[in-house]
Amino acid sequence: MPFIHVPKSWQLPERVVTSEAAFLQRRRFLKALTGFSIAGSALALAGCQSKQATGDTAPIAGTKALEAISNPAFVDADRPITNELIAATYNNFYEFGGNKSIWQNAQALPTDPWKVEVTGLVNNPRVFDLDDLLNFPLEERIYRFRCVEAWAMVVPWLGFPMSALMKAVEPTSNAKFVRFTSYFDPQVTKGPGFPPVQFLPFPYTEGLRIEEMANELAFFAVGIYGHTLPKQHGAPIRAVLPWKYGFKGAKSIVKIEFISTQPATYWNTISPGEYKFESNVDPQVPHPRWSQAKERLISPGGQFAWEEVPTLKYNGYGEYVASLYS
Ligand SMILES: Nc1nc2c(c(=O)[nH]1)N[C@H]1C(S)=C(S)[C@@H](COP(=O)(O)O)O[C@H]1N2
Ligand SMILES: [Mo]
Repeated sequence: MPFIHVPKSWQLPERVVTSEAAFLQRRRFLKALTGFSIAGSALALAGCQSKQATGDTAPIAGTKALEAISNPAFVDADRPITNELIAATYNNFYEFGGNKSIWQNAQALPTDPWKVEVTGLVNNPRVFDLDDLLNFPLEERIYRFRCVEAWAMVVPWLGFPMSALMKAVEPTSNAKFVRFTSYFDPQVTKGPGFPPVQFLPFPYTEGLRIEEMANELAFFAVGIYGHTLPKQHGAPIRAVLPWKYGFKGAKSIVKIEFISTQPATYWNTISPGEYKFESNVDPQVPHPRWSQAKERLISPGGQFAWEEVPTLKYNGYGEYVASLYS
């Protein structure tokens, strides 16, 4: 059997305070089991973890365990997985502030109930609620993640391919682009403070060509590290496009529209010379204010630290996506 089951025990509370090395060892072990039926053995493994002093898990409080199959194509990102609590406390979410420390502000986001309206050039327009989203067959994919600001992480997402949603709504042949719109309510998402929120092009929008959306890599995440998304990561659903810079992946999506022309997007509207619509990761194309040749891999050893590594074209995912750009 090609898939292994990620057991519920994967997110035992102590998992989040397990040292990264132990966590990775366990992942490798799970990986080594691919091809076997491991219904009981993975559960037993959880008991083998060394228990460590309790850490502060407040940044992921309120999340719920999710079950998913591990997609064998994405079990190894060639780099260590970023420590969960570091990923959960170093975020970009301009609706909640202009720096990386927005995780507490983001707790104001109301995520239940939630509706995602899928509309435009589709045969089956539909409004998905939270249960509908969680009812897609969920898989885990460990992806490299690269922000345009030249920092990088490695994150185990849970979710479903965008192609699964396309199948459900059936875009028509006139649909050439898709636009994602994030949640916005100026009473809640107060923006970075300066400039004042009313001067910024909120709601946050992003977009793709339809062929990019249909690519195997394009993913909707409803979870991370074995549980639902904490709000600061864009709960309850956000886009993940690992060959593009992180800003292409809109968080907390409320609307998905299939359209015939290229949509305006948040960062491209603010600074078109710096944030292109396509924005594939490319070491050869510098940002006007900095080089993209290298990136700072966050917390390779589990503590908050950097390691400089070379940037890879398409973030290393060329085998999947290069043909989209030839
Ligand atoms: N709605 C919305 N989506 C967003 C952003 C944002 O500010 N608002 N920031 C983007 C940027 S620049 C990055 S790098 C990633 C960060 O995702 P993370 O905080 O979950 O790591 O989210 C992207 N999606
Ligand atoms: Mo980013």
